[in-house]
Amino acid sequence: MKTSRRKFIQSSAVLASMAGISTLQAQEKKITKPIVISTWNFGVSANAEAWKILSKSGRALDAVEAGVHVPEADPTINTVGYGGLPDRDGRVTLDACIMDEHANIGAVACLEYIVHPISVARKVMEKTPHVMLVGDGALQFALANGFKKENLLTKESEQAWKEWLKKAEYKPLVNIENHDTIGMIALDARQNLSGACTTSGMAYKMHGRVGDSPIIGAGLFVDNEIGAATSTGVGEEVIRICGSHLVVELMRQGNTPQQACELAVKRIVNNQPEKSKEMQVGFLALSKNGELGAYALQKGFTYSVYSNEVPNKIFESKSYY
Ligand code: SD4
Repeated sequence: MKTSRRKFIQSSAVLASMAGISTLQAQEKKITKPIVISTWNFGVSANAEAWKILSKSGRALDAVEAGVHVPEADPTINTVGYGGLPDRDGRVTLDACIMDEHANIGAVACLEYIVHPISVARKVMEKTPHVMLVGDGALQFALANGFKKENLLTKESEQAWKEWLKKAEYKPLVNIENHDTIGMIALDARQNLSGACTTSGMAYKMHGRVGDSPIIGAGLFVDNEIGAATSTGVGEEVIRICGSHLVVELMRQGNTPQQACELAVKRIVNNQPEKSKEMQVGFLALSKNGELGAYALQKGFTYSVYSNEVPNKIFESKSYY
């Protein structure tokens, strides 16, 4: 297990250099609005979609929703939306949440059969007195609001699940093929922040398991006075520290986004020193002034940035280990 993980990390480092992944330079850390940032390499195509809205002075909320639609609909991405790896019973269950500049929030968890859970989350936010719908209730709500019921389990994901069933061991991998949950944060031309987070969750989880991604304060948090944060990795550990809310509150106390992400990761290490060596958690943060931060437990966490100064580039975050 250790050797294959090391090999994987080495090969992803090679791939990263081939893809032109760099470390954020000082001059790139302070970026003018609008800006969109998102987790992992697949953030590049998602950011490009969000940028179409941001560059025309559109609203950050619309940008993040449109942006994360890209990986949600992509069957080759097996960690988000259509094509996501199923739970241990072979069911693809999706988690998503969205938050705008007015602290409006919406979320769905354990939602099946709908390609764009982020848009269902937005409908929960805009059309109901609630902030989160789960399971069958979320599906019924989606269908009643015009979403189509579709099979989300691709042949490839079904094959991978059948392979997994042979041993049926639940062991989350670090940095699944360099894409995982997509968390996206945008700061628009009016200097308003919004965020979206969407995932198929940990592959082969127990049916009904919900991670950090749809939990406001864990997988995503936006405070339009201060900044916003999002997370990826083992959701249980992010929930344990109310991760994204913690990052934003640390920024409120005067820490830079980078310092805030580092402090949050260190809190996970302090909670679980041994466990933290074997798993991945990454945080990505953006301040109201366009300052960025990113930090992860393990090497290999990448994120994508699109602004006027940084036309859609991938960066590798620093890590604790
Ligand atoms: C979860 N945080 O469900 C998500 C999935 C993820 O690396 O990002 N996995 O826990």
